[in-house]
Amino acid sequence: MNRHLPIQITTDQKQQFARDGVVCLRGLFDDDWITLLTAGLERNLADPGERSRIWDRTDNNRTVFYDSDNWQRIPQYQQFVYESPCVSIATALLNTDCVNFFFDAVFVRTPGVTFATPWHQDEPYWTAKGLDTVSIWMPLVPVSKKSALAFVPGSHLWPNHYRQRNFGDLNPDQQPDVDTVHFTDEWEPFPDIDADRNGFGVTSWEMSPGDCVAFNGRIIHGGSGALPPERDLKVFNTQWMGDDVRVCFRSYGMDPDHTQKMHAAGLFHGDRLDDTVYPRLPAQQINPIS
Ligand SMILES: O=C(O)CCC(=O)C(=O)O
Repeated sequence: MNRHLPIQITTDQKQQFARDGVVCLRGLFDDDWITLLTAGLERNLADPGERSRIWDRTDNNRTVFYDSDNWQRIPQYQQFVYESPCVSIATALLNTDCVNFFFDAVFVRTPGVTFATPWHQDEPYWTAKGLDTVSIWMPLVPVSKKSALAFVPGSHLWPNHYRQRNFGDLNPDQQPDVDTVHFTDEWEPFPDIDADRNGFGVTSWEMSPGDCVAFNGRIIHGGSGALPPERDLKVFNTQWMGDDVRVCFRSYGMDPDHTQKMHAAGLFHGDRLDDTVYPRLPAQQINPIS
């Protein structure tokens, strides 16, 4: 299992992340990590967490399964958080020495799912606020460009405050107590990205297990559907927080809502994420041969 980056993050990649808010990084996780996370995901599917739910279910029982924040109870996820090259990726892209791990998320589509994740930005939903964030989205199976998560490059720097979708509505099984957000009319209407995908520069990549896209929590992203009948999609995603990130309790709701978890840890609005529930991890030394 490679704990260190097999190759360094280049200056070009760092500049691309800062400018576009997203960069595709190839071959940074070896097969052992993919095997470990796949085993963790099997365990997760067999024993879903409190935040889990089905986002979409069709008549022929094609489903999109979502879950989040299971790293403390699924040992494979926990090992990945502490030991994988993710910390090195996040610290390199954020140009810092340490990052806090925020939470994990999984997105599992059965073969042939066409449901596309609605366009959105992540950070306005979070119980945290800041620009210095990296999410690392890793497919555990091959995914074509058309079926992979897509991005609007540069949108993480736009000053607009858009009214976002309530993901709590994605709940065909009517599961109770799901997190909801209700952006008020003070927020601007969300741009119609699909009406002008070329104009917005929509970008995605064909990816293999071991590749990841690293993206800023404020970038507009969505898609990740359109699977052919024989292909499924299993994705593991981790969120990493840098220097300017502070706890933020939002009046319109949060998803995933960490209010209880933060209060239990003694965290208040404006605090830095602390180390007890959001491990603060230092950049590993780059050692390309270990
Ligand atoms: O993979 C997906 O369908 C959604 C991913 C996503 O929106 C995210 O990781 O923030």
